[in-house]
Amino acid sequence: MMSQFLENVDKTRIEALNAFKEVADLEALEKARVEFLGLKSKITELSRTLGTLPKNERPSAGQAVNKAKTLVTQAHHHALARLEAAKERSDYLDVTLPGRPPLAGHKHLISQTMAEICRIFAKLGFSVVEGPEVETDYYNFEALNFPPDHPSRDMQETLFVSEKLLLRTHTSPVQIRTMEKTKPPVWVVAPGKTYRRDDDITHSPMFHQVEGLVVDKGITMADLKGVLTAFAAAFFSPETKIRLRPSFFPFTEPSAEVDIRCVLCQGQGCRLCKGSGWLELLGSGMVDPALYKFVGYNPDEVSGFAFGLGVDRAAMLKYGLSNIRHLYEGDLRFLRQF
Ligand code: 2NL
Repeated sequence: MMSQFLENVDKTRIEALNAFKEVADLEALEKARVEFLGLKSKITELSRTLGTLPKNERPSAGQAVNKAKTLVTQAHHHALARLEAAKERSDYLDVTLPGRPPLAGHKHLISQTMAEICRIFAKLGFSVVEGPEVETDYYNFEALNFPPDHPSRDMQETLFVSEKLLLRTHTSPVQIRTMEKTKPPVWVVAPGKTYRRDDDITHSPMFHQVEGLVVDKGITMADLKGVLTAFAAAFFSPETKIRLRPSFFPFTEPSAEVDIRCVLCQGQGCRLCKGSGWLELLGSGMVDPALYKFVGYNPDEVSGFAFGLGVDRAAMLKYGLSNIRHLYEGDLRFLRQF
């Protein structure tokens, strides 16, 4: 009787310990707990049958059952600890690993170039002014002396937002707005985005301009040439020469294209300057006195000069870029270089 009982206790204990040793997850562990420690488990069953044993055998039989229960309960605890430790290891955070530094961005080449241009003109005494990118025909064309049938007013080049509103084709409207609001002397540069229906390797439908305007007493073309010579020297290199060529703009008279000595061959003649030794940099001229009536200035008291500089073009020349697309494709392999 007794030996049969103790054998059962041993068998049950060994079976239970093996089961807890092998459980692979918490779900299996709970199943094993119910099976080997639950109310309907063999150990509980054995405890219940203690009473059927002869009285003198009960104490040692009871001890054996209790000992088995303790061991199996311990096995359950060990298994639980083992599974929880394994789970923790699987989502373990190693705080000693080197950190992953966030990518540090920087200003886009166009923003850098625009800021650099404004900084140079600021040193020459200019203020920086800004204005809307969506403009009226009046500020973009009419107040700048464009005849109603001028080709650049055509839909071919101007992007219209509605019948009355358009995307500014230059930043000149900002300067008209500035003159409307302030009396001479005016020394301003107007940087910003500009828009034209144009798209090839040197033109993008959205581009950037810095326009400059000086209206003051006794301003002559010598001031224009002096300011732009100083600008070219500061922006490119101190020895950069400029030259003026006659040109035409509806808002300046006389007008001049400003070229710089070729940045690649220093005037020897190369592929970039197409053998001429010069590169076209910007347009300029003396403010046409006809403009002053739009803003209430007296052309007998003041005179001025103005210029328009393509920032994209200036950046392409300064950094030797072959394709304007590089500036707008957002390819970090390109942008990171600057
Ligand atoms: C170019 C030519 C130019 C101006 C812009 C201007 C502005 C006012 C009055 C007179 Cl409010 N002129 N701006 C003058 C000459 C040329 O730009 O080819 N730009 C890229």
